[in-house]
Amino acid sequence: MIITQERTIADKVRQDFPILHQEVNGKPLLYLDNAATSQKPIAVIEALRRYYEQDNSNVHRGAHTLSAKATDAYEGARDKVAKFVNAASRQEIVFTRNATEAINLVAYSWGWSNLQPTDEIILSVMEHHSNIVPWQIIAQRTGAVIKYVGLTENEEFDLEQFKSLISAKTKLVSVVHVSNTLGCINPVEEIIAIAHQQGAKVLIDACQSIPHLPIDVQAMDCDWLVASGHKMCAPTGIGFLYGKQELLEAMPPFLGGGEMIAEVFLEYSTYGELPHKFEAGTPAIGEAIALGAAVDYLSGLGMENIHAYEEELTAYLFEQLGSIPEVRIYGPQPTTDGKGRAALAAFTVEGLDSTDVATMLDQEGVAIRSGHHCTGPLHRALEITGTARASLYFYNTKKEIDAFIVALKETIEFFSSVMD
Ligand code: 7TS
Repeated sequence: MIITQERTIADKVRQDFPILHQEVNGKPLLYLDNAATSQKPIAVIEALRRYYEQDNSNVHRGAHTLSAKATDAYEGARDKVAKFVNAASRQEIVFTRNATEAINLVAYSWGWSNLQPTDEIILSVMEHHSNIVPWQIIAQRTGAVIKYVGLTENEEFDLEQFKSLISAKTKLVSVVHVSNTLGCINPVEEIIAIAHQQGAKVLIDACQSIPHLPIDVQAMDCDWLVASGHKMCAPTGIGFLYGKQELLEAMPPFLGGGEMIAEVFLEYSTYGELPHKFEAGTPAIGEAIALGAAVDYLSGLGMENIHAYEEELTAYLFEQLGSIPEVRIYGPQPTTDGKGRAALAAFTVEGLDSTDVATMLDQEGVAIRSGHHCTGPLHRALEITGTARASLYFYNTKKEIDAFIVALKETIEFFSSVMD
């Protein structure tokens, strides 16, 4: 009897990603830095190319055919993103450069005009710098006070501490859905429900969840949600803000200029309808269209299927990495079938600097990130200066995890031989 092994998602899609089929330092590239940015499938690269070859023109202004085509494609991409996150309306999707810009938009627009001295903002210690620094700037300008939720013993979001911090003074809760360092999946539905009981608004940083899990903003009931296209198979330079319509309508503009106005007089201006009120200047048209193509690509594979396959990879990564005695992984353990956390592992190797580990692995063609991953306060809370991080996506395979583990063991052996 011939037993044919079932093909995984990775087996089916690897030919869609040209960049993966190359050698780095004489070794097959093993790309495990997907939390920093994902690779792009041909469908996305082609969408960008097709736009520049056939339709390139400015949007929302020309009476000519190319401008109409570019506008249709750009606005079509907004429809795709709205459907992907199940927004109630296309007007709730604002294109930004990235998640960082989307958080700054909310901070400068809503935060600056709504927060007052002694109002409280709740963040967590595991936030990316982009979900800390904008709030620090706005807190300095408004007199609002920032409070931080710490970690449980399992290195997860401390929900009990959150419950003790939140009060009628809390005006905003801004938290990450999936941590780029701990890999934990935070209980955002519960956090949002608790915050709403106190009348606080909630922003969810979905940078590390939206590429990997199905997201439904209406079921989640978040007030805002932000993401970066480049981590979900789209180009750099495009991201988006989801916001509930009535909130976005009540918010003043962030940036002023063309595209966002209704009429401009010398003394004053009136602003455009949503979402244009928040899209000043010529947008990243080709990149937005390519984000639409990325959303089509991910939807074609099915976010449930991507998530299920990544759970399998998570279980395998933890089993393999956990078998190296010198390695300490941060964040919660997954279940044996890989549930409960994201397919990434930030780790330290006893006695070794994380950047030395990453540099040695690069010699073997293995791309991982090292350092603080823009979560400096989290690393300080964990009392470490940096971690090495392997982060996976649906095109990675168990074979690649095997090759990574071999290279990591060789690296550890090399350093222990030179230090002896
Ligand atoms: N929030 C989270 C949770 C992130 O992981 C990142 C990027 C950002 C926000 C900011 O995204 P940007 O596209 O606006 O820059 N995280 C990482 C990382 O983990 N390694 O490189 C970038």
